[in-house]
Amino acid sequence: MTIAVRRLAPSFCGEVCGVDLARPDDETVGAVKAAWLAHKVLVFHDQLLDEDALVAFAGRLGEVEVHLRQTRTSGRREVLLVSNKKENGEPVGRLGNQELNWHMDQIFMAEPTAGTLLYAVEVTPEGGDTWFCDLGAAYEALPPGLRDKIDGRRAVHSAATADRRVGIQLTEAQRAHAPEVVHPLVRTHPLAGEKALYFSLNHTARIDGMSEEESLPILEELRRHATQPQFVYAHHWRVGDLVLWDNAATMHRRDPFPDHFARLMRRVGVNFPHDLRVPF
Ligand SMILES: O=C(O)CCC(=O)C(=O)O
Ligand SMILES: [Fe+2]
Repeated sequence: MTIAVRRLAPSFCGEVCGVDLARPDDETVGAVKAAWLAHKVLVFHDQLLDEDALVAFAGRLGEVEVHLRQTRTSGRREVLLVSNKKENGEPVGRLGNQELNWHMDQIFMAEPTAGTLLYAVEVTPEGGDTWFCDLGAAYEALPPGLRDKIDGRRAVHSAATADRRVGIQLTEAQRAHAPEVVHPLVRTHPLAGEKALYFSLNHTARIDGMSEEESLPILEELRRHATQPQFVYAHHWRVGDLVLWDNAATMHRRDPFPDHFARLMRRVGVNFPHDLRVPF
């Protein structure tokens, strides 16, 4: 089976039409997986996915994870709510309405999440767009001087670094599960074989063997290079959109939005089979 995919950005991102993710047969799942690998980010519209259906679909793509920051006491534990909504004065989800800087999900784990699914339940008329950049195309187009600075290097990441940089608090127990980890700064994709930059502005503490002061200008130079318009797609959400992205080959960020609009997304993370998890 093939599925129709329309390219949304020069090097990556595909919009898929005519697929019902609540009831996909094996052939459709196979075609979606192949398209995901080829396009790195897939956008589906008009999906009707309750939490069970979202987790069930995610489970067809990989091993479903429970997020380190999960705080829910009801609903599916695999589903992280990303929202600015409050109930009885308490946030129903995470990440509020603020801008989120360019980052990669879970890079601070020893075995980082391979893919993220984000499903739009309530969206805002203004702001809240989610931007993606293609770190494979960006690596390919690196100016030689910058490539020389990073080839063969590794980088150190931690959740505590993100806390410090963006003011998100982890509990001590969560922190204990996420110590500093070291991954290659250029990652070879475990399935596609393509090399890509592998860092996250929020979580990358430093380049291994350098101080934070020496590292940050290089990371910022990489970020500036990788987020040039030719490597970027910005998604403006509609209710029922599901976006699926590859954390081994892309970074993302989010625009802020006015807090008087309610935004609610359901997020699920999936991982590769065990032998393909560790970045190399
Ligand atoms: O709210 C968004 O659009 C993106 C959220 C995000 O980056 C995340 O959940 O990892
Ligand atoms: Fe994210």
